[in-house]
Amino acid sequence: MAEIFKMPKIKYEGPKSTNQLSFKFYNPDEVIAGKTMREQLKFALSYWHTLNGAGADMFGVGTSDRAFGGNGAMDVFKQRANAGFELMDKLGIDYFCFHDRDIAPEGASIAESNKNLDEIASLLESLMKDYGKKLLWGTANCFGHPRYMHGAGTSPNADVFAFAAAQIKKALELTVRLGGNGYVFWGGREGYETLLNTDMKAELDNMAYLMRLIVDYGRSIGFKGDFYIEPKPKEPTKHQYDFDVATVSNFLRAYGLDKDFKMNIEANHATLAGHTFQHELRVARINGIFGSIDANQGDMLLGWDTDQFPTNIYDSVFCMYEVLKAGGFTNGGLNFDAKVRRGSFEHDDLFHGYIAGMDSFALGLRLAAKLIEDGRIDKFVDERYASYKSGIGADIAAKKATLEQLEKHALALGEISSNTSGRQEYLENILNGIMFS
Ligand code: XLS
Ligand code: NI
Ligand code: NI
Repeated sequence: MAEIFKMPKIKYEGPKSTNQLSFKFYNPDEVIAGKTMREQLKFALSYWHTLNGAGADMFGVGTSDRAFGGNGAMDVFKQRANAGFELMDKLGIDYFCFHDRDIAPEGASIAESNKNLDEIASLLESLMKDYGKKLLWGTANCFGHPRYMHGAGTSPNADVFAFAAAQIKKALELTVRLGGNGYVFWGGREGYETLLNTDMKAELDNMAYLMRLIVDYGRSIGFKGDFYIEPKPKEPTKHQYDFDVATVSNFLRAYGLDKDFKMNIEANHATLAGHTFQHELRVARINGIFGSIDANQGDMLLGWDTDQFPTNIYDSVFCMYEVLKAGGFTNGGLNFDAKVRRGSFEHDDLFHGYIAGMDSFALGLRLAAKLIEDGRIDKFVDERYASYKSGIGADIAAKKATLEQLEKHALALGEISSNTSGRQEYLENILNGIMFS
C-alpha cells in the first residue's frame, strides 16, 4: 500500500533527545507500577478528529485535507481507514475508537447506510489483522444528521427514537464484529434548549428505555465488553442530561441501569461541568464505575469543548494517579478525543499532536507511580482521618455509634481542642518536589 504520511516510525529516545519525531517519556515496553507502559496507558486513536475532522468551525470551512488521496465517497472513507492504520502503526498506538458515521458515508436509507458500513467493516477487519490493532470502543453518531435536531433517544418524535434505536443496534453489531472492548453512549443532542417545550420526565424515561434495549440486545449477541456513558454538561444543547459523573450515576440508579454501565470520562467535559478532571475520575472510582478515558484538555479561558491534545502535566499526573488507584484499565483505555488546531493543518501536525499527548500521559504515569511510591501524600491523608480508627471514631466508621452516644461524647468534650492543619501548601510543595526532582 502506498505510504500516506512521509514520516518515520516514532520511537522512544528519552528526555534528552532533541528529535521532535521521538518519544521523550513514552517507552512502551518499560515497566512502570507493575505493567508495561503500553499496558498501563492503552492509547487509542479517535477516528473522527483524526481522520474526518478537517478543521471546519462555525466561521469557516476545513483547512486540512482529510481525503488522503481518495476519490469519491466510499473511496475517501477507505483511504481514511488506510491512513488511520498507517498512523497507528507509525505512532505505536494499539487501539482505535469510532462512530458509525466516521467510518462510512450515510446512505439514503438505514439499509443503504448499513451496506456501506459492512463494506468498510471488512476493510477494517483486514487492516486490524495486518497491523495487529484493536477496537477500544465503538459508538453511534446520533447527533449530526438534521433528523436528530431535537435529540435521538430523547426526541419528542417517536419515529426518530425508532431510527436511533435501529442505528445504535447496527453500531453495536459492528462493535461486536470488530471485537470491541466497549460501547459508548455519548449524549449527542440528548438534552434541552428550553424547559418551555420540554417534558423532562418523558425524555429521561425514553433515554433509559433505549439504553436498556441496547444493553440487553448486546448481551444477547455475545458482547462481553463494557457499556459506557460519557458525561458532558452542555454543548451542543444548553443542558445535556448526562451532565457529570454524579448526575449520570443517579440516572443509572433511578432506572436500574447501574450494574450495566461504567463511565467514559473526558477531561474537557469535566472542566465544562465546573469540575477538575481528577474530580470526575474520583467520583467514578469511589462508586466502582470507572471505565475509560477520553484524554484531551480544554482552554480554561473558553467555555466550550476545544478538545485539545493534552499537555498539562499536573492533569495527566492526577489522572494516572486515579487510574493506578482504580487498579488500572480493564476494558478501557486512553482515547485521544483530541484534534489539532485549525491552523495546524498539515499532516505532520497529527504526529506532533499525538506525540505530545502520548508523552504527556507517559510522563503523568511515571510521576503518578512516583507519587504513590513516595507515599507521603497518601500517608498524610490516611493520618488525617486517624480519629476514626479508635474510640468514638471507630464506632462511627463501623456505623455502631448511636445518636445518643454521640451526644454524650460531645457533651463530655465541652469544646473541640484538637483540630489539625489541612496543610495544603505543605502538600503542594511535596507534589512539586516529587514532580520536578
Ligand atoms: C463530544 C464527545 C464525543 C464522544 C463520542 O463532545 O466527546 O466525541 O467522545 O461520541
Ligand atoms: Ni469524548
Ligand atoms: Ni468532547
